[in-house]
Amino acid sequence: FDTSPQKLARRFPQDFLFGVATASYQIEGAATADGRKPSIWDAFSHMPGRVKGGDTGDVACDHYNRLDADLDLMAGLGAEAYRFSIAWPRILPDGTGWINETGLDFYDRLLDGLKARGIKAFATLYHWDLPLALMGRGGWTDRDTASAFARYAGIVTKRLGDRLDTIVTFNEPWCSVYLGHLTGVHAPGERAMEAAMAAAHVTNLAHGLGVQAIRAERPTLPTGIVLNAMSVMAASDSDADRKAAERASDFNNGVFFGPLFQGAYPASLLEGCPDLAGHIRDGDLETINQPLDFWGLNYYTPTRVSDNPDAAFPHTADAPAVRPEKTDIGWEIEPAGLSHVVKDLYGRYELPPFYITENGACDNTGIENGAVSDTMRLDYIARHLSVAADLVAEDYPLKGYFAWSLMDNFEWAEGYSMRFGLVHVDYETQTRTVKQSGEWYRHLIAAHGKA
Ligand code: GBH
Repeated sequence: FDTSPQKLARRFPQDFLFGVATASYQIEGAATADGRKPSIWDAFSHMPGRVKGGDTGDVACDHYNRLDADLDLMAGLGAEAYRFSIAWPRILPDGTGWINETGLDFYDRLLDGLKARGIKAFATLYHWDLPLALMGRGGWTDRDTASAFARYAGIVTKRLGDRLDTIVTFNEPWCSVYLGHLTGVHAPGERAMEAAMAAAHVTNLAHGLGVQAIRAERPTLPTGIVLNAMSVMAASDSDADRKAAERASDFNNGVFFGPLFQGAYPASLLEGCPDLAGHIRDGDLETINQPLDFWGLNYYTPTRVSDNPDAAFPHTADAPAVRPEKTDIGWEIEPAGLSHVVKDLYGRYELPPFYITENGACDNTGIENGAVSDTMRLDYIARHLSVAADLVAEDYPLKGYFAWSLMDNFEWAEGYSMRFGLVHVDYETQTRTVKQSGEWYRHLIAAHGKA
């Protein structure tokens, strides 16, 4: 595969944005600084056995204390946009009630630093760090959390919105809903379909109320949501497997895309998960179905499924990978999965323009003689960008691409064992070293700027 950054750059229009992405709990550290109180991830990571190696986000990349140096790092890569998330427990340490101005000050400095360097600001309100205090009432399974989120969204938009280029309500509700409430591998670690269905609906409602709160403060601020839409592929052409793939789409994608973009949950989901219907009140679907300016797609790997009548809804089993290449976290490398999911979704729903808000690879190559030769990551990103360029050529309204991630960070249940950064982080010394992939990305952006 030809990874020439100059050739790739030429395939993107001038106004296409190349950025880098992070999330608050994964990089900030400073878990008790300046009035911040715990989130569900602080609690979860401190529970024995939940995160590999007992790792926590207490210090992470210490980004909170190294803001200026990290902004310089982004500028050094030539990043045109930075996608970051805001820690709700810094702004509203109790989830509701008093506003912590000192917490807002940090993001103030971040936004001023981005402006000074000419980098566009893409903010996400929720990347999984729910204030722990809200768990007292049931967290995402409790409707009041949706109103608390809307208030938080309004507060952030009012104070910081003048320097934001875009705002996003949720990052990957699939993860916070299903990994958090059905499989329990993410915070808060619940394992029940009933909890998952409550969390799905309350999260969707929170999105709708959040968008209303953002619009009320700043009607022209481009507003959206980021979804890790699954690229569902049937394991075979058999009728049973193809129907299984349809159910898997409804369960994993339709549960969000349906209410968000069509004002209705998929029929198969309502039937297969009878707990869901009980949470829907009159007017909820209208609230959820707000017009959006854009949406974000996070894509890493396809999901292959086969029929399994014995399993709970959607009655599927994970099918084996088809392609032999895997990243160091074990995910199959399949760039065609990116075009597959985009074409599938634009075929099913009426969608606004989109960004690829995350894409990248776990490549654990370490430092040797002061350099990191992460050729697998470089190749992965180049291949996926090539597919992105094909989508642009086919007139899909793709506006930009964000590499996950700017730097190695706290990879949730995997702790610090899995590295996704364009920049290497030594967690002992907090030294940052730009990897070969980072240098390559810098060349790509520079070439795009000159074209
Ligand atoms: C994103 O989650 C997150 O937004 C980000 O915080 C995180 O660091 C990053 O990606 C890397 O993980 O188990 O083989 O079936 C991505 C979450 C990744 C969840 C793919 C489902 C299926 C892979 N998704 N995963 S597999």
